Amino acid sequence: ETAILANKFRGCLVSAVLGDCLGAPYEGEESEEISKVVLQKYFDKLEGPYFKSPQKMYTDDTSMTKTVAESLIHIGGFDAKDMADRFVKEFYKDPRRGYGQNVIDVFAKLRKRTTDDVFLPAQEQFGGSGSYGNGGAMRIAPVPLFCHKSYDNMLHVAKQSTLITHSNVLGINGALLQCIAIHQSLALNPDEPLDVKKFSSDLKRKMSVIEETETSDDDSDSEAGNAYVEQLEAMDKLLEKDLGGIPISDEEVERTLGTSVAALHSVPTAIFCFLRAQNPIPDIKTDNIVRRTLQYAISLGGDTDTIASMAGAIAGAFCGYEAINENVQKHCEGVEEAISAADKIHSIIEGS
Ligand code: 8NA
Ligand code: MG
Ligand code: MG
Ligand code: MG
Repeated sequence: ETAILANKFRGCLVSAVLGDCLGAPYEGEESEEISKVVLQKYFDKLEGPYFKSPQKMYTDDTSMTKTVAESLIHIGGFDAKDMADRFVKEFYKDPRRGYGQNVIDVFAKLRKRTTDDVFLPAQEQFGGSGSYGNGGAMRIAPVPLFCHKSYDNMLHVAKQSTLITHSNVLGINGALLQCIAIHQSLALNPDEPLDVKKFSSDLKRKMSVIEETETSDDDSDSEAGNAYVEQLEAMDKLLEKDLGGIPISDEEVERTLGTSVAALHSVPTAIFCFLRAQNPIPDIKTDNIVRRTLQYAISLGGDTDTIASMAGAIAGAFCGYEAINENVQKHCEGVEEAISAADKIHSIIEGS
């Protein structure tokens, strides 16, 4: 039982790194520009007999995920100031990782700050509306691992850790959705076929609770409404089509769910990639669900590193580390650190 969980923790964090490293070269490209044949060859080559080549570098997604894990491990729990300080330190140590501009501004303010309120700089962004980018969601993976025994505490830590850089309700709820999706995957047996409809209806039920709470205790802007539940409903329609044998074009996914840096237009997309990848996808030749998830996520274009990283985290939490091709791991920077962080988190929570 505990060995299975340890394996899933590694699977989650390692697949998140693979999605970031493998997706980064395609970030910002349109899906039409990404040839499915070339992408198939890219993965085949990386999975094939090991060959020496420069490592694919990780980006901000992995830098920040690593930092979230380090803070939770170091403190043995969540501490906003420790996490904020570590984000800032990591950014100034290694700034050229493709961070979003808004986040860079937040780090500059955090570094110069004169108060202990580490949430203030994020709240001031975008004229006070805060960032709705996917930066909270892209780094959330260590939270559902660390807090997997307590759902309520998990949501609390997910929200607080996101608020350090993203205070817009869409940025926060995107991180919560990604967190819940990983949490659900951790609880499932990968030897049994995944119940796609149940996975989605569970997500929708939990998100509707979150979105109802958000709207009632925040009278100033209730415009967020049930944006994520609506996205999940749109996702269901696409998945139903797929299960009914009706082809789904990349253009349709892009138009319905989106592939942008906005959390609302990338987190549901990542979940969709994972769920669709439970079954074969045209032009993707592999039996491996983690690879199919990553390859499909990248093929959709847009914010490829982040969507593949988020989709990968969910897929890896479901399938476990043993499902991940060893050769691919050697081509990606940051895999050893992800394994070590997963093992440390596992030993902390099993020891308690
Ligand atoms: P962020 O907080 O800077 O948000 C990303 C972008 O979303 C911002 O730069 C704005 O353009 C826009 N945005 C967010 N909130 C608002 C708002 N309230 N009003 C108007 N515009 C808004 O950064 P983040 O950490 O959320 O972003 C993560 C993404 O940035 C990841 O994809 C990551 O890989 C990185 N990144 C993405 C690209 C890309 O073009 N796909 C390029 C470089 C870096
Ligand atoms: Mg294409
Ligand atoms: Mg990135
Ligand atoms: Mg990105």
